[in-house]
Amino acid sequence: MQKTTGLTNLSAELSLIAEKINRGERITPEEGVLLYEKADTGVLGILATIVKKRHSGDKVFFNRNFHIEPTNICIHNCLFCSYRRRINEKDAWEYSLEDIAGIAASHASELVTEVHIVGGVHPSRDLDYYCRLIKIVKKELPKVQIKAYTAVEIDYMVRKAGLGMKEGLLKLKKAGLDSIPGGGAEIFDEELRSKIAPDKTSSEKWLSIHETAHEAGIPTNATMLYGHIENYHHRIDHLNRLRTLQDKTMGFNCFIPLKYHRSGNTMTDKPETTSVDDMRNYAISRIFLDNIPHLKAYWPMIGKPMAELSLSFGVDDLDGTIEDTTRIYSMAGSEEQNPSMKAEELIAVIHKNGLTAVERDSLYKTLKIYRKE
Ligand code: V47
Ligand code: SF4
Repeated sequence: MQKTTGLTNLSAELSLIAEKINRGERITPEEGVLLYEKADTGVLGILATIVKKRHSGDKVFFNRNFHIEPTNICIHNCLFCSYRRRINEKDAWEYSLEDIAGIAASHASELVTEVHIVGGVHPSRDLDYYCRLIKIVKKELPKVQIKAYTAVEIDYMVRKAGLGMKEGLLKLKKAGLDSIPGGGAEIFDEELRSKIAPDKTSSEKWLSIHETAHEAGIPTNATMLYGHIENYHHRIDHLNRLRTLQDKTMGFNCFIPLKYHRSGNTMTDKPETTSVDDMRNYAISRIFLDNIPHLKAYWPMIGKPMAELSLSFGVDDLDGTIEDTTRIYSMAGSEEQNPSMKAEELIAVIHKNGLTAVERDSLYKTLKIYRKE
């Protein structure tokens, strides 16, 4: 009988995982970790593309959006955050509702369909203020969908109002909230979370806020901050908690991996992840999260060339057109300091890769299909 070497055992194990993925079967957390540790990067790209095609064929989605960040004043102390300031500290900002109306109005002539509103957890803002903010934006831009407030901001405003979570979320929905972005998830492992985001909404609470939102008919996104002090087991644990909740509610629209940027904060001396790590992470996220329809690359974070490459690693959604005014990443040293990409440029990148560009609304309804001529 032929003696098997460690190497052939490994490749046999990886082949079995690849066959499972090819057949459309779910992989286990242990298999997910093995993919992170041992799988060939090219093979991961091929497998992630198989899964991506099952969800969205040759389509790549984008939407026309802009950001409003009402304030960077925040009560929390996340170690990875380069953006948070205290009241009266240098570089702190807080817009009045009039300022926000002005920002919204300045986008009235554009073809935007979504505004993404997130900021710090300001100690003197409350649920009524955040409802008024939504109403003011809706008044200026009645057709634009509002994706607003992370679970961390919502946790604070609803607790402060003394309401139950469902009640608070329904108030926001009534004011005009269409969906909830994926921020604040960071990394779910409790030990790590207590180190990097010591006083923030717990993982359990983050997941329960998203679950309640789904029950209230508000779709949400999910993120994972990676490339800091976590290991592959922590990443898979994070993905697994999302997959489990999605099995229950099917309320997540998309998953967005967020690469940790270290400039302006003191969390770790570790170098940032390589682009190869980033592509592997997209691919494994796509493969593991078999029940979340979309995988988004937020290009201001990784830069345009890597966002293009991510289309070969399972990504089917590119975020960011018009003027991307978020300062969360530019203040942390991200690739794009003044990110701006016209829809035409995005469409050209998608076509260049032999794919079909689909303009979507905030809830992934198709608005227009752009085929390559
Ligand atoms: O929760 C903060 C992250 C998130 C850093 O839902 C950092 O469509 C890297 O969630 N390095 C907020 N990341 C942004 C966010 C998001 C972005 C794009 C689209 C969507 C969506 C959501 O930004 C925070 C945190 O995880 N973040 N600091 C940093 N130094
Ligand atoms: Fe505040 Fe968000 Fe920064 Fe944490 S990441 S300190 S919650 S602004």
